Amino acid sequence: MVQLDETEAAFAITNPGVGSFERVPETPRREHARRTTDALRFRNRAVAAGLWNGREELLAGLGAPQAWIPSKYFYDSLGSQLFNAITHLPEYYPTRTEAAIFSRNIGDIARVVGSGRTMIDLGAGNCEKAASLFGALKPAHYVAVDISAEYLETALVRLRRRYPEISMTGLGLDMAEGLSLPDSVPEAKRLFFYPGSSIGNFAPADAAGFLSDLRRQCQQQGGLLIGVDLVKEKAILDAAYDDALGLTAAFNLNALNNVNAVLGSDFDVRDWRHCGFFNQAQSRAEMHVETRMAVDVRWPGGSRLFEAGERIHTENSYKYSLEEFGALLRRTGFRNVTTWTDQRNWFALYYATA
Ligand code: AVI
Repeated sequence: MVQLDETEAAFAITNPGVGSFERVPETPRREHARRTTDALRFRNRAVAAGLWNGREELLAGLGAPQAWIPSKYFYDSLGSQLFNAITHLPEYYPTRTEAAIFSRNIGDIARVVGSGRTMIDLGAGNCEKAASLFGALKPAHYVAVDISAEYLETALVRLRRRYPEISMTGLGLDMAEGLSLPDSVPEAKRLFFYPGSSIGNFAPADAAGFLSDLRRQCQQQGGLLIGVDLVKEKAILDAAYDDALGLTAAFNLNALNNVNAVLGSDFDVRDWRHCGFFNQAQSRAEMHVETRMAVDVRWPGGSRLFEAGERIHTENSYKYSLEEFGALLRRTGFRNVTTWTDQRNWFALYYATA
């Protein structure tokens, strides 16, 4: 994790209602801010800095024979809003299917999971999924983690007004670099909440590594509530990743703008088109951007000529069978796996204890 620096400290004190972070040296003004905003602590770890640290990775990806861009580049503030819009599309079934599983089974889920926990929301986005469970799960603490710190901050400021009784922490970090939680997050009764099948964006071996890491961070009475998209008919998955309105295309192409901002490159989104489809052999939806013509892309210190029709791979979204994912949870040290699904078996929700 990037250490808190003075810029971030300044963020904390110039945003009353947002709060400060323990390691920031106290000043009278800051101390006042901390005391009056205990309900919400927001650590604005500059994610831009995290992306900057990932510059080497980006250059390696752009220079590879089969070029790729890490999918975290989707999630600048606009990208997060586009993703939120995607979740409302008729073709993008995962979000509403998962929501339906929650609402049909909420009593059972609350009984199995219990209340008074520290709910750690991984990839919180606008925090609405977690917030919709606050009434049933009654968490004592809420820790929202997302790579898009700006977007998260706006969401948390709103949420804090609605739930003043829940202490809240915001962490802007890239979970692909590993999840290291600050000391202020209680160790007991952690409930890791990882909805939306974001686990599918890890390659299976990395997913296993990430789950093992979560398992290690669960102390007494820890557990994981996770949503997973299941394998289904190709046509349904093709449409989910290439919608008629073109929102997924905008989401995908926006990564090029974000790369320009980080790298100083000159990608022009008009030179590229979106490709999204289900690769059955690999059991994953894939997204790529493909050139409409030969394109020479430049950045400080380098360039690459892309041939007409050449692609940059931007995302994989793995789909599991019900049994496969249950087995993965057990293999990574989780126990007592409970599963809820929808009637079509399109999506599954798992709760497992550490
Ligand atoms: C965030 N993640 C689970 C989404 C997915 O389905 O893999 C991202 C996404 N990509 C295209 N549409 C949505």
